[in-house]
Amino acid sequence: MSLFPSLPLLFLSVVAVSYSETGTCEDIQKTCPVIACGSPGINGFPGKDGRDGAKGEKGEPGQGLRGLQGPPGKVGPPGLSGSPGLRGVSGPKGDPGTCPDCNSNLDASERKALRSELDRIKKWLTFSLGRKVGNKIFLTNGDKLTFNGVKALCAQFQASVATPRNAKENTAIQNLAKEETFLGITDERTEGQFMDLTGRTVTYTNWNEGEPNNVGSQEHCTVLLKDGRWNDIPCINSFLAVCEFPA
Ligand SMILES: [Ca+2]
Ligand SMILES: [Ca+2]
Repeated sequence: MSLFPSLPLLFLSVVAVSYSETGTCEDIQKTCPVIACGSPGINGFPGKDGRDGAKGEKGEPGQGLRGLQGPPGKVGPPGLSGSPGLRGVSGPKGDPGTCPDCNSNLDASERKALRSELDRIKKWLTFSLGRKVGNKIFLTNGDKLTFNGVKALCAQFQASVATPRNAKENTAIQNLAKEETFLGITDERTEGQFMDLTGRTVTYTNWNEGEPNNVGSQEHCTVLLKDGRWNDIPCINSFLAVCEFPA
């Protein structure tokens, strides 16, 4: 048996054993199939830093120590008022009050004497100062005032401005005043519709001829003339104040 046919096989076996350890010799064998691969070289220097990667997701909260609590903040503005509460339960009925000025303690004879004295004073006032007609007494203090002034004056005495409801009352005011005097009759609310101070349209009138004529569209009050007839005049004029009281 000859040794020469076995040499190439031996040579290839050596080459196969050498490159089976590296696994990278195949590329070299393609360019130089007869050169055996050597031992691996020394590692090269590190390459340059690569580019920054994409931003990662937000991490979990840290586990560090919690800081100290700060001082209290400023007091805020007051809030809106709340709605009213429910009405409380009514309390017990109180004791009867006392009234030193009341005459409830007067007996029948004393009340009769008081009434008599009051009637006497009314008669004295009527005789000396005023005129009584039916259940009315007309009085004047001699002041000359605007219509609003007359209304205020009479109201001070729980009276109203003289308002004749018939010819008798009209004459009584005329005889008392003896000059032009305001009556409690106006058309301030509705032009041409004369009413008393309670808002009722008057049924008795005694207008002078050609009156009421609302001169200058400013005549909304009524004055009693010396002859007893009526004229509409401006309310801002001043005339005698006559009030009427219940008799
Ligand atoms: Ca008028
Ligand atoms: Ca007039």
